Amino acid sequence: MAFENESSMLHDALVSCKVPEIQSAVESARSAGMPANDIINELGSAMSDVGVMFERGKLFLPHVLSAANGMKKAMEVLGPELSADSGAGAAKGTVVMGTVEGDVHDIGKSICSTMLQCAGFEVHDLGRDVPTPKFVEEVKGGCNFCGMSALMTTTMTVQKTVIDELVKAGVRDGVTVMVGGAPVTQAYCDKIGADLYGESASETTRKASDLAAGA
Ligand code: B12
Repeated sequence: MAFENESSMLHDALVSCKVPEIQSAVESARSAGMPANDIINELGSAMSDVGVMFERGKLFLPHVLSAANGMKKAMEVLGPELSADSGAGAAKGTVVMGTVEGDVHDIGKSICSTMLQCAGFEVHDLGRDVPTPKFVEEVKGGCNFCGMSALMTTTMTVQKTVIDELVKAGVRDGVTVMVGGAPVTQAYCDKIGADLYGESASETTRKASDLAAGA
């Protein structure tokens, strides 16, 4: 596998939860020529390992916050490098994106927003803990995709609530509803009547691009 050393260095730096180590691991991977997409995916999977260590009491909230901070700094550097020819042609479509009400996890959501933007979509990122009426209002204003992130079993139910509110507002049929986040699955997506499930940002971007191209 290419960039094996860089990948394990990135992983070790992220789970150390030390921002300077994460930044220097990202710098070395970049100067070794590792593509930005791969660096972000490596950090993303390491972040899930941080979650497991947090769950097992090996890491505590301040560690997780610091790792999250390191990840955000990496995204600031890598965001512009994400490989896509975003300049070419008209926008593929408009996307409203946000983390649902009651949930402050936004790293995964932000990676999706960045990758969709780089792939040529016009992305309106509403942030985290987005009130349900805000999603409805934005869809009423006109968009092709509505993406909702949820990272907790206690908040993933809000994705269904938003869909119900879109139906009540009579705007459900005009928009493609996308769902994702660590606890979300294809089966859950089908169960709540959403249109697209993305296990990762790259899968989300590929599926949305195919839909936008009418594939
Ligand atoms: C980082 C983190 C935090 C950080 C968040 C920082 C930030 N700005 O986001 C902080 C420290 C603030 C935090 C707080 C809390 N957390 Co937390 N957190 C995590 C952790 C470790 C990593 C999440 C992450 O960023 N993963 C990396 C990203 C890249 O992955 P991702 O989000 O899954 O995103 C990818 C895909 O899912 C997909 N995707 C994501 N969103 C979307 C959206 C769409 C539309 C699509 C198509 C695809 C898609 O693409 C992304 C990129 O590839 C997880 C552990 C885990 N395994 O998830 C726990 C975890 C989610 N947290 C948890 C908990 C309980 C909390 C707290 C309640 C703790 C507390 N007592 O205060 C609070 C929540 C408060 C609230 N109201 O939300 C639990 C949830 C348990 C449950 N019920 O399900 C977890 C699972 C940890 C654990 N195992 O206990 N947390």
